[in-house]
Amino acid sequence: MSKKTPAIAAVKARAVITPLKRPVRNAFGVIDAGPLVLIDVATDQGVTGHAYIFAYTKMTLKPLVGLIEEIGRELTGKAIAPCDLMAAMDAKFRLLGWQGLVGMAVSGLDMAFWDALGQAAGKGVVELFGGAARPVRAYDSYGVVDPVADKEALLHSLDQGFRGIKIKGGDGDAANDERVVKGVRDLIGPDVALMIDFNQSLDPAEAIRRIRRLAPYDLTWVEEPVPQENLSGHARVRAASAVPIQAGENWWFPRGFAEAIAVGATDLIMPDLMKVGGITGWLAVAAQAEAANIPMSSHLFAEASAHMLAVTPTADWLEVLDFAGAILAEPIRIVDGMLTARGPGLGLEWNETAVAKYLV
Ligand code: SMN
Ligand code: MG
Repeated sequence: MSKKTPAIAAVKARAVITPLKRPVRNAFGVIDAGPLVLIDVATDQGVTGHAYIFAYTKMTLKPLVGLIEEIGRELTGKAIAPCDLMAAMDAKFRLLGWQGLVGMAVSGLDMAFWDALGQAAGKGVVELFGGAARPVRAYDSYGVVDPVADKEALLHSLDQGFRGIKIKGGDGDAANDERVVKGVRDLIGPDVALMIDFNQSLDPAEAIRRIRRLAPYDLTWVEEPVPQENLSGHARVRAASAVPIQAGENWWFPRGFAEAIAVGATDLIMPDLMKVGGITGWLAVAAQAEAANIPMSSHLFAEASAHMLAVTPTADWLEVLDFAGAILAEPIRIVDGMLTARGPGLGLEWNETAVAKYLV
């Protein structure tokens, strides 16, 4: 006889603002702290599922806490069968749609559900899907950098074993992008992967012009050159670009990826666990990526992504941009530029002293 599936006893959400190792400047502004919502799903079997989501700004913290707890009340008493719960929520929110706070809340809850299942089974989430924890190659993700002022930090990333560096573009003109890319390439040498992220800041014609100028510096990808909704624009840039296009952190749930893939919007995809529908959504997108032969990377959420990339057939790069380290009992540890998933569950345990300190 198998053990009974745990059921949801109570859902609690808390807002924190964490300190960052370094600010993340992008084409639109600067993120200088980590506004996070911590989710705890208490079960009837003693274990509590944990997950966190990233609210982008402190203005969305309170609404997200309310939404998560409200949806949690609706689901209380139900068995933690994440596929069934996702189907139920998909029906509940079909007319409203996934984009925005609702999709973030549901994705966060889904991650916490899978974490609870892993804990209840005494296994890492990666093992629930028939995989095993293994080192996944990671890149160190920066905001806007200056090759001179940020030299120490960039070289420290290489010392940590990172074999890939991502920087931001689009905060200045094309000449500035080239100066920075050339400077960073000179600093890190020819063998370290270099990616640039425009965070949706260009129009297709300007993106094509800038990518042409940057192509000689051997970029591994150009990320979100144009607004995320502009799928045909992505496809147009891609067709004209010698550098692979990367996108996906702002595409919502598996249906969003199906549309993007159908129009050939991108060479590479990088779903964000908080916008793709959590672990359940990730699995559906990983299957699409495998079928379409598209390398798949992660966006933020390194702890959970390390589990999922290990069972993603076309796994490519894991992003390291650590918003949660300050409130985790065991922050991620990069070894030789790789991250290995930790269990049980997703391996997320709060450092309650730190949580109390950063609580909003
Ligand atoms: C990004 C998005 C949100 C927060 C920080 C950074 C960025 C990335 O687009 O790809 O890391
Ligand atoms: Mg990005």
